[in-house]
Amino acid sequence: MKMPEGFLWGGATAANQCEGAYNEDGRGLSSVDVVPFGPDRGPVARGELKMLACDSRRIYPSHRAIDLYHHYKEDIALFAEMGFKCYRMSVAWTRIFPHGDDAEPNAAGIAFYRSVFEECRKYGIEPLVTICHFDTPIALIQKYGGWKDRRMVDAFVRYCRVLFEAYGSLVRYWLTFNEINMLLHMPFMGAGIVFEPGEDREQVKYQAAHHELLASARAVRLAHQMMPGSMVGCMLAAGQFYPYTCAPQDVYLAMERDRDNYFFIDVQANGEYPLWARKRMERAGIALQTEPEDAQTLREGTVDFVSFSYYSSRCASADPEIAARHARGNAVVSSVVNPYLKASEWGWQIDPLGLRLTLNVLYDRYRKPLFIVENGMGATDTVEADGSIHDPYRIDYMREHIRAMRDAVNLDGVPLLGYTCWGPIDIVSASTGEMKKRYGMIYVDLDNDGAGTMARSRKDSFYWYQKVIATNGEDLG
Ligand code: BGP
Repeated sequence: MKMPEGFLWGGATAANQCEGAYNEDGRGLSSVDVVPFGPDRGPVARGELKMLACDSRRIYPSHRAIDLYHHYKEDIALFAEMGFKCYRMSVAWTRIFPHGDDAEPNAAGIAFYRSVFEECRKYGIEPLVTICHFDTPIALIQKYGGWKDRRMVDAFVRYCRVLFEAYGSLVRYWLTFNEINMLLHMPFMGAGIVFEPGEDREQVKYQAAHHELLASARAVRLAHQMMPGSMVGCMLAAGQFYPYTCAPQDVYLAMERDRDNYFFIDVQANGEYPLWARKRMERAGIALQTEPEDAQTLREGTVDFVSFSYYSSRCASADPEIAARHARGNAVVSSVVNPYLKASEWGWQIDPLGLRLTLNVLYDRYRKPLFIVENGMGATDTVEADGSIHDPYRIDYMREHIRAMRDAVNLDGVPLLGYTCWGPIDIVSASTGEMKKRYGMIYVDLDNDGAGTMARSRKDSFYWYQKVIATNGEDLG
């Protein structure tokens, strides 16, 4: 069994986790640049601790990251050597507009991404561009309070217009917001939200979500107008919730927890808030401030495909005692430990069949082509004396997930555009800020404290993935 002709194999990164050069060539400060390494990372990412500037006593992983800004030619050449057909990456908003809404875009920022895309094209690699991957310009957080404010919509659309104008001839595939549902779990990362004392947090989050949904819909329309033939997708942090038992209460809760996440994609794919969402907001006392044209904006801006990240399935229990046993490391989206699954060193449970299930559920729900734009396992690697890196655990994880994906496509008929594994080159972890949590098939000599030569080298998984791509998914050996 293989994947269909033209299947987009590749890998995915995010600007703030790989580029570094956070203040070079006119780049402005972004939300992710002030999220520190260490115990305050979580509270800042969740918008519970206000930190809108850098503090010289702290480490900020995004500032240097793996310095892809200066290594992109070498890195893209390695992707090409693996046989990539597609490279998913994000544009840093503050490289284009340092303050988010400057009078003129930053020419150096525009030139940088043009050069990245041209480099991809040189090797026949199709860029897949995330317009916003966990970055909100700090200046707009100061000015508007981030996505709490409706004026963010215009600022975002203006940023999109510049991207589409500059790169329309080089980029066909776009994603509006990375893991848009993360706004509920990490509001500062997802939407630049810092909660003020006394604020109704649910109201704030759903109002911000409404603004992002409007921005996404307008971006889709604009893309179609400016770049006929372009494909614009939404992006979900996916992973089906399983009921912990077949007790109806558990089954019902699992559905509700899934709905927390599908809320966003239901709007982006179907063009309107589902009835259950309206009722839910009503019951929670959430009153969205909307304008009369919003319904039409959402209706006219539905996405062409649904993309998602998948690391694990999730599990829900209505029994408070069981629910208290959260899976370690899955703290971002809380989930009960599933006793049938093993876990990674970071406690992320491993469930390849859950990927096949998720693909089927998403296709049944949306009837649009799907795209797996993140999947992988963070692990500690050991460099042997001769420089080689043996990572059978990573190969095992990827093999089983690719097999499950192949089954979903070949046996179940799910239309799937591509698979870009997360972090094909080691990058900074989004949740913990560590370098030690590595997803790459390309090793980067850099540790948690920023020490290392930044040299790149090939792990065993590099050669394995090269063979998988060369045989279009047939040889998973
Ligand atoms: C997703 C994000 C990525 C990413 C990945 C792995 O939530 O879209 O940015 O990093 O998860 O997570 P982590 O880096 O925390 O291991």
